[in-house]
Amino acid sequence: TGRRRVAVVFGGRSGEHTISCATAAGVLSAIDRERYEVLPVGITTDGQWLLVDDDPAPLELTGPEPVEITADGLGRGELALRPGDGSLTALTPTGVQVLDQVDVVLPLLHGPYGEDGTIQGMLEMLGLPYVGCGVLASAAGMDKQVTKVLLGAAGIPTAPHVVVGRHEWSRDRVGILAACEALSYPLFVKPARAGSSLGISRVERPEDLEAAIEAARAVDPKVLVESGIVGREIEVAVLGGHGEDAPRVAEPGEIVMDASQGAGEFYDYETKYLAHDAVQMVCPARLTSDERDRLMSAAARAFEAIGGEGLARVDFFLTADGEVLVNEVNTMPGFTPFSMYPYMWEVSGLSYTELVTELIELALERPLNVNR
Ligand code: G1L
Repeated sequence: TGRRRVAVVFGGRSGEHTISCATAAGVLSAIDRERYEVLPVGITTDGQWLLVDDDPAPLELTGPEPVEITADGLGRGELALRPGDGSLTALTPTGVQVLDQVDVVLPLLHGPYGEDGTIQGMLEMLGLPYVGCGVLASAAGMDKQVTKVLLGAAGIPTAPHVVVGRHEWSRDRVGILAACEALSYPLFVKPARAGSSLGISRVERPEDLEAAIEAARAVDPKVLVESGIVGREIEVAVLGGHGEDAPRVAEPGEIVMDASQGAGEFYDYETKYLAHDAVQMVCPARLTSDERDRLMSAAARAFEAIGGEGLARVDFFLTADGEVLVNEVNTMPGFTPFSMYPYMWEVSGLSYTELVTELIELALERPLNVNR
């Protein structure tokens, strides 16, 4: 039945453009070419869709200059997606060329904050199957407050917190600050929707709280103030089933930070992408079999609670007295061949190439929302 055609979509308007390109380089290098024919689609920082060369080299994170897709750089022609039949049209320098239909899209993208789930919605409208979570779970996973509501309703604990609503803050600032005093310091102040750790701060003293909330509000008018949790950071990879199939869960991994190597107070953007020596991924994490069971079961339940499909990485705190709290459900986890999510599957017996195949096959088996 021939090879399936996979459009790998990457770049985009978000602050993670370069990371997305590096991720695409990993996928283009590893994807099983006997099964799949690949169409690499780059999105420029101003939102233009371009057909680019099927070559990972220029997308890799190597030099000090961030990689950026541009029409006169990597671009090989402007693209249009045609609704209905899912075909791609390329406007190349030599004219209009209608490319074949696409069977499935692999969206390696973060929408700008507050807009996640948008590419998934666009693909639903085009009638194109895609890898990963659908509209609702993508949008929910992006919003830390919505995530808490869904997990709370499913009986899955998260850190104690106060929500600072847009309007509430101007109406009852004193009341909100008083409510925060019931939390335990240090506090973590976070924009509800943010891709990176922009706008997040750690607050040690009550007199610094107001400024931290203002800083977070500059990123998203909805803010979360959380009790800092003292505990180990454990991450669990989930690979989604659908229909009757339960999600699969990999061996839990641990993020171990080495402060002497310059790791910050929390796992921030800089630590994650720049100070590689300062963070260690340990998988399997050293856990008792009871802790392992509880973490893996909570990860599967959290995945179901947000309506996950395809994949998600569920991040936990494991406290000294054995309590398991969900910190975040990430529907678009780091996905380079060196990232935690693929690494945990590697340890669990699924190679990076096999993982990409598995995700694409799950997407092809799944009916689109419009059809269910
Ligand atoms: F398509 C998947 F598999 F669902 C998927 C989509 C996006 C996996 C991982 C990611 N991650 C990213 O796109 C990113 C970490 C590069 C964010 Cl910009």
